[in-house]
Amino acid sequence: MQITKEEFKKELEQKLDSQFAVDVEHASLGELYSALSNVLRDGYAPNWRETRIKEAHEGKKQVYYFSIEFLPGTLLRSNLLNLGWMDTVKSALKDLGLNLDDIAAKEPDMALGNGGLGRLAAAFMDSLASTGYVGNGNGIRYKYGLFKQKFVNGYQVELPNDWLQKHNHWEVMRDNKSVLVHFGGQVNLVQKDNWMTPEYNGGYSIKAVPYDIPVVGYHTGIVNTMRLWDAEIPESEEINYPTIDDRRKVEDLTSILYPDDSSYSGRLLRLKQEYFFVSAGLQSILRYYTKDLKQNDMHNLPKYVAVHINDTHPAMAVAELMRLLVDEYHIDWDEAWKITVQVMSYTNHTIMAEAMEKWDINMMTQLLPRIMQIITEIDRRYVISLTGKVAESVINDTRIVNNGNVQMAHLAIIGSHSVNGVAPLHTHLLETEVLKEFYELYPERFNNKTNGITLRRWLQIANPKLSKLLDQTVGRDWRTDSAKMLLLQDSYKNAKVLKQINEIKLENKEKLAKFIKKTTGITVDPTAIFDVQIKRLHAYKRQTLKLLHIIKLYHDLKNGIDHPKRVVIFGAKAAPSYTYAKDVIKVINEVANVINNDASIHGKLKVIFLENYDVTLAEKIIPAADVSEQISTTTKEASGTSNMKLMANGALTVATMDGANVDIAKAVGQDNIFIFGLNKDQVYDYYNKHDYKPRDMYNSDQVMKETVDALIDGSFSKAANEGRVLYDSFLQENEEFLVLADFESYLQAQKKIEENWHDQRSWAQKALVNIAHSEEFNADNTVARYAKDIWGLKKLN
Ligand code: GPK
Repeated sequence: MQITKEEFKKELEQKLDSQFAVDVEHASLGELYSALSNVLRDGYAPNWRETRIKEAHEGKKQVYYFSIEFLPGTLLRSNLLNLGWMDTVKSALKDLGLNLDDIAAKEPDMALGNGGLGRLAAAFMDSLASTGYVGNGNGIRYKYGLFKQKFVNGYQVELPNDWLQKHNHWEVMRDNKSVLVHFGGQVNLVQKDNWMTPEYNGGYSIKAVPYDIPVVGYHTGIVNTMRLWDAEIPESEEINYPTIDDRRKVEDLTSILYPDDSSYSGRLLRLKQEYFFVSAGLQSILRYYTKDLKQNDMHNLPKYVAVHINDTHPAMAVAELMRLLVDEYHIDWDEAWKITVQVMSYTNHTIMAEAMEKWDINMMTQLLPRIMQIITEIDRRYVISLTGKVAESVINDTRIVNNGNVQMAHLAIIGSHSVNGVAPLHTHLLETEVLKEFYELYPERFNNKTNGITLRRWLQIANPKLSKLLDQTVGRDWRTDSAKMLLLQDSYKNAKVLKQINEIKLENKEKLAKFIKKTTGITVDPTAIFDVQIKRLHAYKRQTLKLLHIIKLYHDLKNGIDHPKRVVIFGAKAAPSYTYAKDVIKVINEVANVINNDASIHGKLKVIFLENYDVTLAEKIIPAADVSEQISTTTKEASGTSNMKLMANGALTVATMDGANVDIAKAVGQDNIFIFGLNKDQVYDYYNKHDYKPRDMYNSDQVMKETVDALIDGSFSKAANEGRVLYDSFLQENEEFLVLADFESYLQAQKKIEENWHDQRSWAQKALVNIAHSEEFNADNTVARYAKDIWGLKKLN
């Protein structure tokens, strides 16, 4: 539905009046945000309704993306953009003396995820709707999103992120679509009507209430649904929860994202969450299949339904679908298994061993007795099917139940017809190292699907100026057909375009500089190199290597060795129980303090650690970046996606040949990226031979020694203890992340960056090539590959 400026103004006035009894002139920004989002809701509501009718009518196969994390960020501007209202509304607001960005800033960031995995899930939602597919999200409506990060004395402090406090304007609660999820008790199997039927003894049910969030497609008229589940006490059982405390225990189930898993009670809560949203999601899928689509043959389920298991957290979907098919629909085990495997598919997002989820059998038996029985049976049949055919060791390594644990990745792989990694190198490592035995058992299941990003958000919303330049150079079509972005390369020698690229970057940097001033009080020079590392804080991502580079630059400047002006910008949250990562934050903050306050270096180097990195902050930083730091230990970063967003905004990448950096390097060519560090074979050589001796490197390299010593020699005395922790970690024999092994090569890459910076025309050319080739990482294309190869979807008519 389109809208004219005048219609929009009238609608906005009406909403302000009916909701708040104010006029435009007297409305607060919060009131304006609320009214504006309500006008928008009226705009897409008919499409949402029609999409549902069409879905049921056409009966096309749908994918349900099960993910314990979704990170959509804010939705006002992306809904405006996708609905085709952006320009009209911006200009109408301007007429009224208002600014869209100020109003949009009132929307809380929907941070229902930690990092890349959650953001990818949100990107896929947007792309499905924007390319014409029916796709549904299935997740949890956490009352508190990912913690709000503050720095106190340089330390990370976590505060609750009460994002629902001011009401979520997009969600619709659908009480009539609630389902019950059962926990605990005992289960006996009894023969009934020729069927082994479970009889439940004790336990309790929790009511899962869906909150639907619309996913507006870009100019497609399609509005899909992201369904997030909340926990309530069933009306019939209220009597069992007489006190407020009792009630709170139930509601706690959906109150926080990723409860701390370092304690037993925290882990139990997490397991509960996983089963809760998996069971609720599958029950609602089967209800839709039977009631709305009026299908009664479960054998046809795979023709209508694909369930995607995003990382292992929803892996219980395999067992839960088996339970529903066998217990509730009386399908033979073997038949049910075939259906399940055809319906399920799984994405692995990391090779890090500690991320491979496992659950204690006793815990699972107590909380989910029937699910544990079913998993045991799946495992038993798996073992039988392979006995005598493959080595016993293979069976032991790959079975689901072993050493007292349920291996969730094994359940996901054995129960899915497709297993994918998220970049070619990552998939290769899964096939040859991490999941080698599975790959040998099921080679046909393995495939790669390189990650992608929502270019609409990272260009059209976050960087309108660059988007306009693209309009002027390649035509507006790139907005729907990103391959057109490649045409930007025709302007490779166009002095005007190159100048504009630099001017736009400078304007974006000026804006970020103002934000930095406002939030930190620190003045930064917008003409300096803006050198950006934004991602979760993790040892493998090596914020530590960047830190060493900063110290090296500082020493040089103090010793009269000149460097181009540089502002290093970090954004990163550390998991609350991850002390090493928190130590890194403290050290960076104290190093920053010393450097930023040292007048002797004349402001040539500034270090800014911005608090509370989230999607909203990313939208401010990314358009202003000159250099994109992608410096993980090779083999450790499955893909990375901030690398793609930064390149799309014309930042040049300094990178190890890890994850999707490999693909970015291939896309832009060696001249337009700064590659350094050990390659995957060298990394595995160190691992296999156990002969990484960082202390020898340190002792024989004066520069390295001076740099690392600064962590313990009193230079940064306010982080003495944490500095010592980092120092010790770097020098530990066989240190896993090989920080010092890449130090020298990283310095070389940075030197090259400085040399290139002096030639601003050639820098702009490199930026141009990066912008043009970022189209290769359009999530629309990624989703198209999932739709075709894994889910078997057809577009809506
Ligand atoms: C991987 F295993 C995990 C995890 O628990 N959380 C998470 O965000 C990331 N990821 C990878 O680290 C990235 O390399 C990758 O791009 C992203 O998932 C999406 O696939």
